[in-house]
Amino acid sequence: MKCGYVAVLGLPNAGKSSLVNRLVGEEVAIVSKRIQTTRNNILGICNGKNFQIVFIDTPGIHHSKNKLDRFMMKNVRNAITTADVILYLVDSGKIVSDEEKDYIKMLKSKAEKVIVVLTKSDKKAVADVSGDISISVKENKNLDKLINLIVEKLPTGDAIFDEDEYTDKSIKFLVCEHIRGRLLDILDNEIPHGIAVVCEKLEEKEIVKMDILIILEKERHKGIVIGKGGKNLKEIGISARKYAENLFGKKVNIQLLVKVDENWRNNNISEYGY
Ligand SMILES: Nc1nc2c(ncn2[C@@H]2O[C@H](COP(=O)(O)OP(=O)(O)OP(=O)(O)O)[C@@H](O)[C@H]2O)c(=O)[nH]1
Ligand SMILES: [Mg+2]
Repeated sequence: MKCGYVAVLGLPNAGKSSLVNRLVGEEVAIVSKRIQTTRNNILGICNGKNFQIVFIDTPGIHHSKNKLDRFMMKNVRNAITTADVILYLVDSGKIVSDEEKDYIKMLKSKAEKVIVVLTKSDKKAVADVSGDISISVKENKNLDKLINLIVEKLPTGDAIFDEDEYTDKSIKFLVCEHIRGRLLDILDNEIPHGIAVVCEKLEEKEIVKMDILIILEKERHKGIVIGKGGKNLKEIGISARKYAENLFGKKVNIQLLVKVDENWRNNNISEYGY
């Protein structure tokens, strides 16, 4: 059997998480139109007849401005070290900078294990780099071909994970990420990257009880997040409960709390799970 780790790298917004979710067939990572959505490496497992691909979805590569950024880039370096195969994703609808071209060259010169993937082929092509394959998650284009390219490069060995596993992340993590994803959706440009979501208490009996904390950087963000008459928080709570009930397979009660912690991205990242 062909098995191994496949790191999925690229700039923020290149389409990494969308691809991993599609090939895994589950939502293991949140997706948004914003940059720097993914913050941790997330494993997504794709089982086939004669293969097991363990994708490592990574944060988008960017210049670090704070501790959280540095944590994210450390995740990327770890993924590169672990990987048997590296997918480097380039958004075909975007102009490629010289810096990115140099990075791709450097990756390619290092190993045979790199596959350059042009993503979003449904968009007008602008990127002037040659890829090994061009795909569209939106239109389901060339995804089988990509799997074949990956499997060719994987080592032979035993499966790494049980067939019924599809991620390394806990339900707790997935629920918090779901909430962060919903916040990214509804908050638009008002509060970009300053949000963290952590589960402070999880009690699993006949009913699951979760106390979940939403951390913001500014006092004035509180009202925006909570919404008029608590509208946003209520909506997010309902969405999170449904999502969690599906994963736990039982009734879930979620208590959402909002807290301000200025500059947490430089001080307290470990408190919030980073
Ligand atoms: N048109 C088009 N849009 C896509 C496609 N794949 C992903 N997108 C969109 O691209 C945006 C970014 O997708 P993500 O999967 O979150 O990108 P990412 O590389 O994981 O981003 P970060 O986590 O921020 O690094 C989202 O709005 C997706 O819906 C595609 O095949 N076609
Ligand atoms: Mg992502």
